[in-house]
Amino acid sequence: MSSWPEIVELAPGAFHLRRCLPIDAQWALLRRCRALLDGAVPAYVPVVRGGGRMRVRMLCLGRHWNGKQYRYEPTRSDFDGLPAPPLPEEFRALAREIAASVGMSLDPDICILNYYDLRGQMGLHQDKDEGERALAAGVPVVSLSLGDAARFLLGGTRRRDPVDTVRLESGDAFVFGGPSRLRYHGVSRIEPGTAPPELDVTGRFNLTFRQYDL
Ligand SMILES: O=C(O)CCC(=O)C(=O)O
Repeated sequence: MSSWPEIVELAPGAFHLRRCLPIDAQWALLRRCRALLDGAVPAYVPVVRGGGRMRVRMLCLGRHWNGKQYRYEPTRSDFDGLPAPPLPEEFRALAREIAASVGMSLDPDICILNYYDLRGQMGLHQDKDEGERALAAGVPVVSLSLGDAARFLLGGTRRRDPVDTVRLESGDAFVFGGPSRLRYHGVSRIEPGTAPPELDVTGRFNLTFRQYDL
């Protein structure tokens, strides 16, 4: 990661790290993400409980998030039965380092990799399917963004709480843990044509790193 990200604490435990990844690191990570999304266990568009299709292509590494049952499992029993690919060690190390840079501890065993095309979105939700102990301890989620910028929504811990909009650009990280671990969040839209030209990419890749248990 860059030695000089600009770190803004938006609320206790919620940090926006601007320019966290230099462009060469973004490029290398993007290549890995593309290969994974179109690899032997490819990304897919989840259909969630209630029948709605998500507006992203998703691939879970380490453990699979079952969108019909809202739980993690080793294989994609809600889709094709394939095993979740392993979480690469260098991904884990990067997420750990980002968490540590804001004074938090994370030893991730899950990464949810999402690709948003220009119409991609994600509704307001809480990340609360990880283990009870990790949630209670406020073990953070680390999010990394690549490609086009996104309007990221950050609410409170109740659905009706007011929501702020944060512009997440390529190379930015966002960390939410401690008292912010269960904040509602989502993505209202992708801003077309805003990715760094060096990346030669359309749309947005987002990686969220999570730790299931302590
Ligand atoms: O794409 C993002 O910035 C947020 C992703 C997200 O909320 C999630 O994967 O749970």
